[in-house]
Amino acid sequence: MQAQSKYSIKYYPDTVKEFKKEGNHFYFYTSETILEVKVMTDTIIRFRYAADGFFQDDFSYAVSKFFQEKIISLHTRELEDCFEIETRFLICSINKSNLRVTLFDQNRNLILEDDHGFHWQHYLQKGGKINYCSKKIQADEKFYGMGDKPTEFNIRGKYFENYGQDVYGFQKDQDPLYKNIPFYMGLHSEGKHGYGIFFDNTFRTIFDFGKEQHDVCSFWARGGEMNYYFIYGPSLVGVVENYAALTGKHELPPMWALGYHQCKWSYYPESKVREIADEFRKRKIPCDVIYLDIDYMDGFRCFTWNKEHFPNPSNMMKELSEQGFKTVVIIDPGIKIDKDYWVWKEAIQNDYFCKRADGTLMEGDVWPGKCHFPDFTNPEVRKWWSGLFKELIENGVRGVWNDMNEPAVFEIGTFPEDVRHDFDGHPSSHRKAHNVYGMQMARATYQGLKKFLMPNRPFVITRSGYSGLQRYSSVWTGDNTATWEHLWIANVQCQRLSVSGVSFAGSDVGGFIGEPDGELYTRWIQLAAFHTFFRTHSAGNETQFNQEPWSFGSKYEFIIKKFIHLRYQLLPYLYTAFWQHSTYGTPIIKPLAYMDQHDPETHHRMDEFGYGDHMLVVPVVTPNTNERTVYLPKGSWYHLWNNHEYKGGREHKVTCPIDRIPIFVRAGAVIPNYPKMQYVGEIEISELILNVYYTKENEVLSVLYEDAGDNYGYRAGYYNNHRFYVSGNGKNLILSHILEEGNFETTYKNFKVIIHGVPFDCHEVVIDGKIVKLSERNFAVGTIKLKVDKHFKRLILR
Ligand code: MIG
Repeated sequence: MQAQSKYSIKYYPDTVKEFKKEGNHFYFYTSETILEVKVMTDTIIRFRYAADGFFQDDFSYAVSKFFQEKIISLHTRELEDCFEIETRFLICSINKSNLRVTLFDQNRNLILEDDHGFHWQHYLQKGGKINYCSKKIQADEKFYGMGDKPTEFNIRGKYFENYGQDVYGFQKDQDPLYKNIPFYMGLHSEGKHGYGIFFDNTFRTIFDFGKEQHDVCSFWARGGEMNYYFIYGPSLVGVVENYAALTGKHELPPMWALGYHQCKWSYYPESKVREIADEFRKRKIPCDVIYLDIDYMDGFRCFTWNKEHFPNPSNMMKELSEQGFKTVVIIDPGIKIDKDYWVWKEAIQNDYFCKRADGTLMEGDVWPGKCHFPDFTNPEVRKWWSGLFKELIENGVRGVWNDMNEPAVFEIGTFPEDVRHDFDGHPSSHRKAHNVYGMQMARATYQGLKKFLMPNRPFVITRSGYSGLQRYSSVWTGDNTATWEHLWIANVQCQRLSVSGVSFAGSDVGGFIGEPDGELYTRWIQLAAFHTFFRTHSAGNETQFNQEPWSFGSKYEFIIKKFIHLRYQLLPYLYTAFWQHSTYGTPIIKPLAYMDQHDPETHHRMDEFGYGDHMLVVPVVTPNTNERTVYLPKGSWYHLWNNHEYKGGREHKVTCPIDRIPIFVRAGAVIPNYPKMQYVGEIEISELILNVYYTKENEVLSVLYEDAGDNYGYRAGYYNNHRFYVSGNGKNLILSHILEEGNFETTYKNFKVIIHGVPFDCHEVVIDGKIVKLSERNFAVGTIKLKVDKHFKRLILR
């Protein structure tokens, strides 16, 4: 059967007939296939293939409009068997006889080599092509990244697909989940070479990290083009930062969004919401945000209020805000089909809903019953959607939570593939738009919030998304379960999301489905206190079950409160890490391999993770655990709870009774702390605490960023950027302070410097040349406390 064989054949490019260079674009023509190589920066190269000679429109939802091409040097040469393109850091060779690509560093060390490289196949069932790319795997290579995959951190040997779905009660290793992030990293040669591949294709994408053939990694898509970016590091953090340069970063959130959030499906009526708020304040458990899930709406109609349960929302939100609470509400994409409902009417009149291939409206059941769904890939629809938030925000809403945007439809799962989308002027089927639908909803929400909340900063959460979603939103990991295994999953998912460009991420603390016991809930709080998005959420509506910090008895409440306090005390440190992310794209939490990739011991670890520049967190994800092993990266570390010093580069046994998880601070670090507070902005900071950890090394650098914590004053220069350097020689300690830029007027006048781990007997400090004798009151359990003017430049302890 001739036809059938044609469809099962894989086609490979043949010899290069012609080569053309246009600026930083290079074209390689074979008899049918064209390869376009575009050098974007000295470390990012884009590869794009037209299987039969025709490129599609070049359009991407992922690539940030702020991305800047920047090439320092670029050379090409033609050799006997290949072409070579050379940038400042890379040599890219294209084989003349088969179009295969090989990448080397400047010293001709191999980084990445095509196996078959690009090839393609007819897509028998649906038409079009399946475009493949296959690469060789190096002997010791590990793979990381890929968004929210709930599996071991190193994904070598595994296989994944991206086609997000609503996965209520998902399981370990289930795939796909909600998010679609076709970006992975490889690390090989004992950690010398870290690189990334971002496959910018929104169709269902598939990745095989050596499952089918142990030494071949391949990725393909059921439609669209082979269009990928090779992103060099060689450091893994550098790869993430370069990926963030390409696809964008989270904007600095309002600081309150880094506080603790309390959520449930659902807190209603109003009296219940107030009761929860009062309870937090009465028990003095810090909390900044309270959530309204779908029951605040009138019959689940988006942008309406159930007036029976919430007779006066603006008054309620005003009074909550007087107590220091921000209100965040949920929103769904499904718009109830209802002739008397203004949102539906507007959308119908303007033709904003998605249609099937035959021109009828896409109809599906979700919470409100029969619904139509806005086409968020249409810029006009996004603009309209943005505008719908005006009233919610005028009433006092401060953040919006985007749910069900995979999109989820009851019974059928998601939209049928024939549904049509505008795709920003490149009309497409749902096969192409599915993976970006949620991200475009989050984008429209973000743009509305940005506009109406001005001068305040927007806060958006989304369940689904595609690469680049971080420009608009934070994420949560969806409908998890109250089990120990899910606590393990939350740990690995947040690390994976962080290195996949999504630093602002968290899980439903305690588990969404089911009921945690006090121990599990407490361990979850202890982990999530170090996740950027820190929210308890549960599906308590079906039971009378409560999941608040006080729901498990006073013994647990006490510990939970301690960890929420710790979260708030560390806010200036977390906020600084966030600023580093939004400026450089640096991941806020870092898997161990991203802390020291040259130490092979870190390559497969996921139990511990780095938090900001100088802390290491070791969650406890098993029951009845009083002791566990941790691996500390090289260097010297202090145990946060007792200041014991530990040597890194090896494992240690540490205790972890229920009231603590092991947390370590790097020797030489300066960790800023706030005093205790109930919510962001509750108190005027009269003194900033600087925890300084002794080091025998030279000049350990710590950064502190501060601004108003909301609004955009920082863009007009109202921020401070401090650098601290700590060094010691065994007999003294030197702390230098440089205020690099500083137009922000802080409320505090001085630092409270607390020096930990001083190994020598000291008698005096010299602050900017002035000698101060130490008195008894400076000494407290092995630490030294000093009040120091905030403008100090140099402090010597001896
Ligand atoms: O079909 O709005 O993941 O966080 O509480 C369930 C109700 C719909 C799913 C979300 C969950 C939310 C719930 N939603």
